[in-house]
Amino acid sequence: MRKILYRKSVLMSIQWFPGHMNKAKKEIKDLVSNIDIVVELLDARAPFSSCNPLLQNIIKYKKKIRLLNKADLADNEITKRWIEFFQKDANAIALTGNKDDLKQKKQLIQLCQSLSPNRNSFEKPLRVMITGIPNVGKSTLINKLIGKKSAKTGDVPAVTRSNQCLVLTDSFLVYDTPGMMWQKIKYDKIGYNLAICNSIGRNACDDEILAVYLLGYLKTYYCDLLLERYKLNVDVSNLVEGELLHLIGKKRGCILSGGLIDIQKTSEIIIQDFRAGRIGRVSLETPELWEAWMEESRLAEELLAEQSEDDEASR
Ligand SMILES: Nc1nc2c(ncn2[C@@H]2O[C@H](COP(=O)(O)OP(=O)(O)OP(=O)(O)O)[C@@H](O)[C@H]2O)c(=O)[nH]1
Ligand SMILES: [Mg+2]
Repeated sequence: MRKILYRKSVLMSIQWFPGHMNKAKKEIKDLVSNIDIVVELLDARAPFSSCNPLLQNIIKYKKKIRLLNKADLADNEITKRWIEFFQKDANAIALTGNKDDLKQKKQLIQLCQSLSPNRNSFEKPLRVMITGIPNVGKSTLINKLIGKKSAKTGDVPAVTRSNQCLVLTDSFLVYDTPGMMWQKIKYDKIGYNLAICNSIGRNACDDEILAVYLLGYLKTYYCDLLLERYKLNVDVSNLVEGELLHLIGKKRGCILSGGLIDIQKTSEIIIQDFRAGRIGRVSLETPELWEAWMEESRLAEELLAEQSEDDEASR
């Protein structure tokens, strides 16, 4: 048999809402009434997936800035398209950000000040809440704004566990908040994209399934980067993702005793390479792709509803 199938061929849905997320949600809700501006950090590699559907209900009519963070890891052209997409929302302003760009620090501070010009004194300081999914870079952004390492950071989801107020100046306060997820991830692709970007707890996902999903996406949209990174000189369009995973494992010397490929180790390498930007600047979604995926899932839901109506009628 020519085709090597990956062991776990069925893509499963990813859900992650551990107990402390409820606490995070409550803390953010309690804080909101004392806030002037909400900055929602999105992951520039997956901006749609990283928009928290709960947030709008919580913040209601507060002024909002969306910051597409980790833009240094995303495809520049696609990030520009996402910014245009988000600018259509009259209630929010969209910007890009990455941890090494100090120009953006000034831009963000000035934007916050211009949105709430009457809160600019010791008695009435400007209060800015930084929010977003786990591990998107909230605490790192705050450290950049403050100019020193005041908030704890780390490359795993859920490092910050409670709200923390940090003083930028006497008239400018910034609130760090814990990463917030929502109870049910409705579309499987959102779960995969968030997990690949490392915003979902490790126990909720399976590295092999993530690697297979990622390889399928890279093969379709970033084939050159994939070939270059893993020095593949074959026509990958004829390979299924499982074969590709084996090929990369072999190239990387991930071999178990008995000559079998170490699939777990290979999967980890691919995911880590993506997260660190070693594959190149990759965006996992575009506005157009999301429209197509939503349409697909709407059609699938319609089909399912029709089928269950037919089943009901034939009983
Ligand atoms: N490449 C890149 N890495 C970033 C950027 N911002 C943050 N990081 C890294 O992302 C990881 C998570 O950063 P944190 O600031 O701890 O993220 P957080 O949103 O506060 O995470 P939680 O508190 O767990 O919700 C760290 O390893 C940061 O160095 C960025 O703009 N670009
Ligand atoms: Mg944090």
